[in-house]
Amino acid sequence: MSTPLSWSELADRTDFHLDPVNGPTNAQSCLRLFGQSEDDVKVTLFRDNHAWCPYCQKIWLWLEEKQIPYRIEKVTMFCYGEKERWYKQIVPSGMLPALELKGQVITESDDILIALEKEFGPLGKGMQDPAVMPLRQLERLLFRAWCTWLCYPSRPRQDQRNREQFVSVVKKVEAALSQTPGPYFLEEFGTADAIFTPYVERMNASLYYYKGYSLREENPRFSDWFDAMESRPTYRGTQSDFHTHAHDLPPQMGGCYKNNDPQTPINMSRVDNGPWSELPDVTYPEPETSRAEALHRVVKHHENIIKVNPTKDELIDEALRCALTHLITGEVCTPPSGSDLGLRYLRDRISVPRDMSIYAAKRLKESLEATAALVGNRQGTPIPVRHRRDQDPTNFAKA
Ligand SMILES: N[C@@H](CCC(=O)N[C@@H](CS)C(=O)NCC(=O)O)C(=O)O
Repeated sequence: MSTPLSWSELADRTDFHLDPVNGPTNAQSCLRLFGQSEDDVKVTLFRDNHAWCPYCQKIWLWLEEKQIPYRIEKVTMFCYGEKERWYKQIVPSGMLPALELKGQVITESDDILIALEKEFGPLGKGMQDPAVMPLRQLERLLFRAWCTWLCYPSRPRQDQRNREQFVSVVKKVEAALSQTPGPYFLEEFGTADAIFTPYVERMNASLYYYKGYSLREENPRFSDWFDAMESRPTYRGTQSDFHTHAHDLPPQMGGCYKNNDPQTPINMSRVDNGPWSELPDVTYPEPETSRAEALHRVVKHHENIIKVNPTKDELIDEALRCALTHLITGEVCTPPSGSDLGLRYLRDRISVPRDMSIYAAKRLKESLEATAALVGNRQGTPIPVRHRRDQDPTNFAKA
């Protein structure tokens, strides 16, 4: 096929719909009711626009698991753009997350969980339970070993020592996971799992990309734990992908440093250039709706997506419609020459789960890349490593 579908034809090809208020967990919602009434809302969660902040993910998961009705106020993180003034009036440091519970503002994610437990009861075993306390400490130990390995430049011998140190803590976590017959940290899913989730997800992605180490594949208990987490719709809604983490972590962590393991460049290329379907970032079966979801999300925001793209508007408009035509019909649609750069610019800026779910993003990347490859092999503008102002949410706010 040589002619791409028009925007209205593309819109007609997707009936993807998600109920943000009572449907499954997703990053777009601003109100969650779980079938209850708006009068039942006692909680507001202030979290980042990008659905990326790990401490926010912990609270988000907890609220979704407990099905507590809540409102969501989205705030910009420093590395993406300007912090909203109204938020600094509530939390002067600008730090996230924060929670308003019955008129009181609470910061620090652990304090937030403790306050939520007091009000609504614990999620499985609670924060101060004697079974959970040592697991919380273990999570911090793992976090520190990860930072030491990932966030400092090091020569090969030091890198090897840092890897051994990290792996030795992973073994402790594997031992903790094998204490119970099921896949979770304790007999039942609970607080301990929610606490490990954000950083273990980021470790899996970043070590794969920067260190050639696959946490999920090399450790059987972790592998079972990830699979069990992915069986939960709550986790699926908060789950990110390797590409988002690999490129959102550097400005947050003050740098991520690759090693010279022969596997590292192979993994980096897989994450950046595909094929994305083979990455160990997700194992649950792909939903039938992933293409329709990707199409729906791009059609909805296409004007802003085109506006921020460095390629001329008419050119990227047509090229993007070619990629979406490929996505939804499977037919090859050649884009205008010179559009490879713009298509790859977008390919590199799909943020999961902010923009769409993990499988929808894989499908979209696949079509953007296949379409770009028809006209050239130029890569898009490099992704900045000290900030992510290229993702400034004000550029995407609906007019
Ligand atoms: N100890 C805090 C840490 C929270 C934290 O570090 N938040 C980061 C985001 S992950 C933040 O808000 N940074 C300011 C910003 O990026 O705007 C907690 O557990 O809540």
